[in-house]
Amino acid sequence: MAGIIEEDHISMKNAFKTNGLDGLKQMIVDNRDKWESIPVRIAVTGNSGVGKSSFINAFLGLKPNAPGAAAVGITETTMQVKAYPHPMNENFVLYDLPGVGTQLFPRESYLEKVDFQKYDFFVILSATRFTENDAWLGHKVKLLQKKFFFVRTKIDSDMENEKEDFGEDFNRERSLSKIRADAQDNLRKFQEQC
Ligand SMILES: Nc1nc2c(ncn2[C@@H]2O[C@H](COP(=O)(O)OP(=O)(O)OP(=O)(O)O)[C@@H](O)[C@H]2O)c(=O)[nH]1
Ligand SMILES: [Mg+2]
Repeated sequence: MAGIIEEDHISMKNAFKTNGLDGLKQMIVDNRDKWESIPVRIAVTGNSGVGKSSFINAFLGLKPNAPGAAAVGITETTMQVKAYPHPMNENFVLYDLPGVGTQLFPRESYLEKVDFQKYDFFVILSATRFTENDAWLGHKVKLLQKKFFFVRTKIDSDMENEKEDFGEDFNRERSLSKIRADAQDNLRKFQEQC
């Protein structure tokens, strides 16, 4: 059966043999929901100020000044790792990390300070420009043989800047495509270097 591992295939057969169609149905439902009971630790990382804490608040549906929201600010804000379990499933935990490459969190000690290897998955946030730190973080995730999503933030201010810079010639779709193409290009180069 395509998409079903041998082990599941055997369990499904056994469930059917023992409890008929109801048994099989129950097994499928249990399997469908089992991901919910597996803890997933997701690190939100990137340069300082790119919007990591804001991203977590947005993800959890919290306003920045709401109780329990991650602190956000216009200066270096997050100074220690903090866990944010999702209200609908406490096994799904987002970790707000300090920004990499500041005086307090230089690259040399970053991985150790944030316990980088303990996460299952990473979200690398980046604003305005693809930086050396973005590539460095991606590389470190790859070394752990884990995966990351790359998220470009502050698109709203980019669009405002473009409007101001180009006035009548401003074209939102064109500007967005440019940002997308730049991110893809940088990620491709990064893949080639790894
Ligand atoms: N315009 C705009 N501002 C944003 C966005 N995301 C975050 N900000 C602002 O950027 C500033 C920094 O946001 P934070 O969420 O504190 O950034 P951070 O990456 O957690 O920063 P550190 O904890 O210092 O590493 C705040 O003033 C936010 O309001 C965005 O998508 N658009
Ligand atoms: Mg922060």
